[in-house]
Amino acid sequence: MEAKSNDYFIDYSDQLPSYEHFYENVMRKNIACMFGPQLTEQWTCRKEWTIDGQSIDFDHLVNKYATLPVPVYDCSEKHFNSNPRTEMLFSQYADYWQQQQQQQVIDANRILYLKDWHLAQDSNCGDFYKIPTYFESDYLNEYCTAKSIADFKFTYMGPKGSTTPLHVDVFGSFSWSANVIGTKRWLMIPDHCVETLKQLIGVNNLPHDLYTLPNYEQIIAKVNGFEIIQKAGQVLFVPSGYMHQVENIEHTISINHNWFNACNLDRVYSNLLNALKDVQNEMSDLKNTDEWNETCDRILTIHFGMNRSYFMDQIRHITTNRLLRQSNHFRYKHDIECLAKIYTKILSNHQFQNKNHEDWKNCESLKSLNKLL
Ligand SMILES: O=C(O)CCC(=O)C(=O)O
Ligand SMILES: [Fe+2]
Repeated sequence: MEAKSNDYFIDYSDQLPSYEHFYENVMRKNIACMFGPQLTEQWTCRKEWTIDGQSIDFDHLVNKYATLPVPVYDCSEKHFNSNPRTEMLFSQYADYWQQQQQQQVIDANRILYLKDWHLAQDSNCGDFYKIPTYFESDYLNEYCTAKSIADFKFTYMGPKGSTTPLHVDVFGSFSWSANVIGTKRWLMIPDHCVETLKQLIGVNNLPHDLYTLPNYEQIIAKVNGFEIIQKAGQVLFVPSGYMHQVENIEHTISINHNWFNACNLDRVYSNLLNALKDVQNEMSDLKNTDEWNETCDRILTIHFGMNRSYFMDQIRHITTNRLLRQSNHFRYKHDIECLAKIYTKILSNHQFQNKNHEDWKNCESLKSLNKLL
């Protein structure tokens, strides 16, 4: 079932596309694509974290990162739609992993996966890789970095057999994933087929692993599911709203970012509004209280990961950046139009009519967007 190019996936392993081609034919169309290892060839982590690209250089990694605390998930146990999470020192995780490697057979009752590690941020040093130009227009991480809040730039390390359960990425963001070493098997369900999948198996019955369903072949075919094998050095672009599950079929280290830009900002905006409606329905008892808006935004942050103020502040930040400094760069050429459209939508949406938002509306950069439309 492994995909070569299909309606939802383009394989650029042999030849890199131009930025414009990627923008128009992949990001705007919201389909997946794979880039070849030439994109990561110069990354220092591909050299320094491995021994000739063949095995993981644990000595080097432990030397550098031993005392950093890392988030670790036990893939052999379920915790709602994820796995239980603990924290340990990187040196402890490296010990576990090396032991597993020496045994040759991985203990299936305890498969530990180091995930969502903000390594660049935690170590104050992100020079072990370079973000490919294709992914440089990134409102989310540009904002997080400027505000010194947790970013969405992660390092993943997992033994053969470690898995990420079926999910859709946070906010409806894009993600990209680059293998430093090892191989991943992805199963992807296109965004517009996710509703059908939920109807077929029941919204509350989505398994961690679609392959555990007795009739998985028919189901996957019905929802246009496809597999992608991602090898060392390759970089996968994951579109907005696609459901996916991932298995490391070898010992694997990867760099993964979540982000959004002019192509999917609208999606993030409507996901925010849908999540807000859910919260408002849940909290309807408090509707006539003074704290209504603040309470809903607080709960929205817990459920969705951001709220109205956070979103509006991001729009203000990116708009100011683009207008003051960067609007001429080719990567940003679609941004002003996109930001202007979102600004107009927010202004006319009653969900954003809050007196706390007056200063936002009066921000000079945002107001000048109107003139550019
Ligand atoms: O590599 C993994 O285990 C999961 C990655 C993922 O879900 C993503 O990059 O969106
Ligand atoms: Fe994901």
